[in-house]
Amino acid sequence: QRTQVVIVGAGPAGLVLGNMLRAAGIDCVIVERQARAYVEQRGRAGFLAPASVRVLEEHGLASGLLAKGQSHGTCAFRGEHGQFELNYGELGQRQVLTVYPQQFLVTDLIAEFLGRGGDIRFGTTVTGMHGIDGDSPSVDCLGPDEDTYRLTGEYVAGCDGQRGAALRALPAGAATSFRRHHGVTWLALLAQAPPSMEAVTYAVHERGFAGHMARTATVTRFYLQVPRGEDPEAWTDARVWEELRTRMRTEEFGPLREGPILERTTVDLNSAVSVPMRYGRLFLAGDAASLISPSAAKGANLAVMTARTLAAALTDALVGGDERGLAGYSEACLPRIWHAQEFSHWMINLLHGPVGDGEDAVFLRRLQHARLMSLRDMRSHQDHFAENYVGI
Ligand code: FAS
Repeated sequence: QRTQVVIVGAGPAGLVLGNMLRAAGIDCVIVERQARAYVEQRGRAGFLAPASVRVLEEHGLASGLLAKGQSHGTCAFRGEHGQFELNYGELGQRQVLTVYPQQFLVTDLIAEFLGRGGDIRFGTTVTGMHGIDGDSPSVDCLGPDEDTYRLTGEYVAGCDGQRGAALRALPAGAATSFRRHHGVTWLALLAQAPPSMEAVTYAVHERGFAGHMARTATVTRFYLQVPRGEDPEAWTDARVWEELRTRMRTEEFGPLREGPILERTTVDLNSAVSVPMRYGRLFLAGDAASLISPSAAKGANLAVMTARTLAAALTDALVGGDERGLAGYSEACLPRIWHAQEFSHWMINLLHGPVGDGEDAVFLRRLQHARLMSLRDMRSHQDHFAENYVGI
């Protein structure tokens, strides 16, 4: 079977790319190993940067988020210092984030892609790639009925994350993978409970970090820093709420709105950047190109940014015969990826002091406290924070 572009993965990166290629009249097939129902309910990211909203709006992909997305402009930092809030919509470039759960965006993008005559093969796993350094790359597909077939294109876009087929298809030495384990693990929770605060609230505590982020009017995302390798199932609802009350200092700042925990999963805060983001006619976008920790709400936004850049480059090549965009794809994306990685790393160090009372840990927690006080007291630091927090 032939198409012009084979896209592996129906997450934000693959779906934004597919929609933009369809709008340019380019034939493409998205291959997604999960069922449609699964990807449309998978709760992950929740915040879209202004640049992402603008890109989606420019390409007719923002009707859902413009109708249901909520502007968000305040974050709060709790700790032994008490609490301070930053109204980041009044700082830096005076921009705000849009709260729009990723599964809503994915649902919108799938409907739009199919509406544009797109072809998505759900329940189909790409098991291998061939000829990616030639001019007719192909992927092996294993369909939902165990049917196998090969899909050939002029280009392949690997939008299948860090554990997908694209990264596995890269020959040894084809790309350098810059990686970092930040030494922090989060228990990522979705609670059937309305948000307890307007603000995204980051709680710094000697027992570890806790975070509160609205997702919808009835579901809230919480994070708890836990030891690496922790079993999420060991965290009963009762234990989760007791720990959140402690770290969120509810005796001092008021109760949390509690409810059943709908989802509990652990996320090791890791980063990875593939340089270059291509090999031959295989191009990487989204998490496949750059994994970033959720600490600064950048992953889904980088997925939109890289997908948009790749869509423009592929359109220039396939419609205009101009391959300069493809040749410069990595260079166009990497500076913004590294900038986001640096801010995410800074946020990790702001929010997580080492646990324990060794000399080194105590000293580093004092540095962390000084960072927080600098953010509380210095307007220039607040402006810098706001620009990075909403920027891509
Ligand atoms: P995705 O992982 O979304 O999509 C890749 C797709 O490829 C998947 O659907 C997968 O099934 C498919 N696939 C993989 N291998 C395949 C194969 N061999 N064949 C066919 N299909 C294959 N980011 C934020 O910005 N803010 C947040 O608050 C945030 N919170 C997060 C919380 C959690 C628990 C997790 C896990 C992630 C979070 N992220 C957050 C990051 C996340 O949103 C990613 O950055 C985003 O999904 C990246 O989009 P894609 O690159 O499209 O990859």
